[in-house]
Amino acid sequence: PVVVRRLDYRPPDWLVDEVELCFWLDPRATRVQGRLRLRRADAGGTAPLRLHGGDQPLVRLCCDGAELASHAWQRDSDGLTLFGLPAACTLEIETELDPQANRALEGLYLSAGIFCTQCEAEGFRRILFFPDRPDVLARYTTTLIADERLPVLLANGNLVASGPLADGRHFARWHDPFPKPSYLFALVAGELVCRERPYRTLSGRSVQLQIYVEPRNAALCDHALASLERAMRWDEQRFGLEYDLERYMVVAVDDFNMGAMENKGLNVFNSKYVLACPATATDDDYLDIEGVIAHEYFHNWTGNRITCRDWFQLSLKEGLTVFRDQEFSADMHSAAIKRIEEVRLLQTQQFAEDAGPTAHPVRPDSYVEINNFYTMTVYHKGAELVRLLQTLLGWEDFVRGMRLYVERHDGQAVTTDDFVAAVLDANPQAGIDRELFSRWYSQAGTPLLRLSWQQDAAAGQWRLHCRQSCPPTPGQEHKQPVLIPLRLALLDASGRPCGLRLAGETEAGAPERVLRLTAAEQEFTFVDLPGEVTPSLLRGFSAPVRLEAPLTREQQAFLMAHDSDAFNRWQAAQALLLQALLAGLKAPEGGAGELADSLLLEAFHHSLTDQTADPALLALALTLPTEGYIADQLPGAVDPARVHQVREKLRGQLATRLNDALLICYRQQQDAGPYVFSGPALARRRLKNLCLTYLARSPAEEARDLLWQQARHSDNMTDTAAAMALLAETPDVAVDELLQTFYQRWRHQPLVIDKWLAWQARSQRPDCLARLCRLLEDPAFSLTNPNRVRALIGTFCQANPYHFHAADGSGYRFLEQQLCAIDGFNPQVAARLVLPLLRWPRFEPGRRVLMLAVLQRLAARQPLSRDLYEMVQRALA
Ligand code: B3K
Ligand code: ZN
Repeated sequence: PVVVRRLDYRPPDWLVDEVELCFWLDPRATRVQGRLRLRRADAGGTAPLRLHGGDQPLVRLCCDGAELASHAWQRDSDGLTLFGLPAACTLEIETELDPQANRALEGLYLSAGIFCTQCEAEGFRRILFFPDRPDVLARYTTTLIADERLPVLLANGNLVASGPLADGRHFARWHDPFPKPSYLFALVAGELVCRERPYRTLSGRSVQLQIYVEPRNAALCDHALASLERAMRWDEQRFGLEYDLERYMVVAVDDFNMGAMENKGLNVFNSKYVLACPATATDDDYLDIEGVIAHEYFHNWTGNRITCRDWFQLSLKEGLTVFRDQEFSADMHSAAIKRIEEVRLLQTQQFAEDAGPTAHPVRPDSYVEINNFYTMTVYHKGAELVRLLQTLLGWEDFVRGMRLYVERHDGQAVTTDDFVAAVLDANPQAGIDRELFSRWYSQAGTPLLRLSWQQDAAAGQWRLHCRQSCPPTPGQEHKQPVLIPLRLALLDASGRPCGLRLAGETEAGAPERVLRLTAAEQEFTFVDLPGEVTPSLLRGFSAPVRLEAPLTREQQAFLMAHDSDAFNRWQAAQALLLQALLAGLKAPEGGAGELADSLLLEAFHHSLTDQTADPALLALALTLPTEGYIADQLPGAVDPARVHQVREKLRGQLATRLNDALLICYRQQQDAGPYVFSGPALARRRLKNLCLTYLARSPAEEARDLLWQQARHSDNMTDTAAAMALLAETPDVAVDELLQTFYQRWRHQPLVIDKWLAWQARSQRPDCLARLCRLLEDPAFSLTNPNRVRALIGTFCQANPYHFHAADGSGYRFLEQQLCAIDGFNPQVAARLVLPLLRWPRFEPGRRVLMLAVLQRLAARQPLSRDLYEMVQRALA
């Protein structure tokens, strides 16, 4: 397989101005005709024309109306090369596709009878021979022809013509006036219903918002539609960005490799991120739908109007758009909660990626298969880097930077450097060193920030010592310092932030400051302090670093109770829990005695009985770190069974010792009325269901009753799912019956069945894997549907470390078998599923050997997709 390198980038030799496409849709034989108006980028150039292509047949190839002679072109495994073309010409290309056979879900395929496309990153070439690279921008006109079994025909842009044809078929023609890269092309055809509402933009243009779904799902679109409207309004208000076409269409399909796709004017969505009603979707589903709808909408500017020069720049659109959707969600709900959830995702998943064999910079330097680079690093660390700019500049100045970026680059394909340059050029006053900042994009790995301090309370002084470093990552031995904004406050004995004045400054200081760390070591001395202080560091997680600071357990408990920064209250609570767990893991017998000391119990008790705190925040604070995260914090080799045992032990101890407070808190948060999706109601459900995760381990009868009561009688999926997941953790015949009843009720609703599959995949019961193997044969399961695969196999391998890492290797072999089956038809899904195996170096020798053996067998397989090959090679390198 070929390695593509960032530094090999060359601008295109040929440009495409206009593309006319015509599709005669048929499940087994769809004819595609393309007419490309081409010209040389440099009129004097001589380079041949390179068109990428898949393995579809080439039916016809004409230049300016005449068939091309056989010596004028050459076909190879990745496409066509054409020689001796005039400097400007029209090329006609015809091909034929078999959408029904396409189970890779890339290019043109069928999902439950609906024709749809997925072209990012390199799927367009599977539809038509084309310069399939993001820096070739063209205007598209698309005609779809089909019979009456496909009444709805959609493509990008505005509808320009439609009607019946003489042969009984019908057609629709769409024109997209905005030049775009081929990865944003889309078409959809099928029997769909449309839920719509009009929208008026800030400047007064009217837009039709439309959601297309299968008729049986017609009643499940309200939340998605309302979310879309809110996202559009928000982008106008925050960034002055308006929508630009006559309509905005979203189509929901059941078979989709990822969450959704931002095709210009015609988003295609995984139905998971569109369909919702209280009986089938949880609060988290509702939030995810809102977030993904917003994300794809925001791409219209950050991604579509301004796109990527090449795929190494992926974070230009993804990091920025994730940042935008995060800010949107923060404004719609609680900013503190949103921030904590983002950071939790970053700390558990992106940090793990950065520490493993697939670590790569936000702007990677090379790839074999670009689809492998849609990663936590590119998306979520990328979003953190945009956030760093906002933190350094303040949000108004950051918005000014965004405006310059849009003004400067609208209609272009650019780089992450261009983005940083625009934001900084708009803010020369900020004095930010561009080179220094850009290292964040080019260096992989999570920086480690070690802070220490000396306090001279009598003199009112506090001296902070900062050291930053970054561990080596594959291909990058040595790292240089980066620009770290360190947001901090110093709290007095009552928890109030003191005025912060640095030695040498004359003005009275603000209660919170952002220090700029620019070198490997730095010191700051704060003066005029009223006495003893407790530092609140890296507030709001002001930079994506690992923080090491010598805070005592008493100080953590103080911060948990008093810090005015909600994020740091959460972080302190998590630190206390983690310390208890790590102490248990260090003790020879897994900590034979109590893991929860009085300090932890009191802090928990205080939180559970605190009537003034936000229940959602408490729920997050009191959630035990995941087994995966705990394992990542261990200095040596990991024994997943012990991690599981110690975590369960702490959970049980907290449940027993706090039983009464948990019960009271549970009852207080219980809703009297029916389900509503609102901030306060959601927060109450979260705390109530957090209490339930402990109560499920309580020996008290009453706790058990509550759990069953909720599983059987709740009126909404949030509460049902919370209780069912807990019941399914352990073996019990009554639970089996309940699961069976649930299945009978919901087996025709695939999104609900995914939850049912996931509970069983997460279970601790000894026969978990045997049951999963039987579920693979269940009619409700299908190996070709990515949602089902992720619910069953993905959940088992990622969220059930106890069984996945079974000491006999049965979990690994299970994954191996599924990978071998799936890689044959859907490499993208296979390359995602393999991730947990790639972390083999972290484990104790027994598991390590077993994991390695699986990887080696996979590496030797023939055929092996490029996607899976690259992942396995990186793990074995
Ligand atoms: N841009 C798409 C992801 C495409 C993934 C291709 N393997 C969705 C998104 O990030 O909005
Ligand atoms: Zn995106």
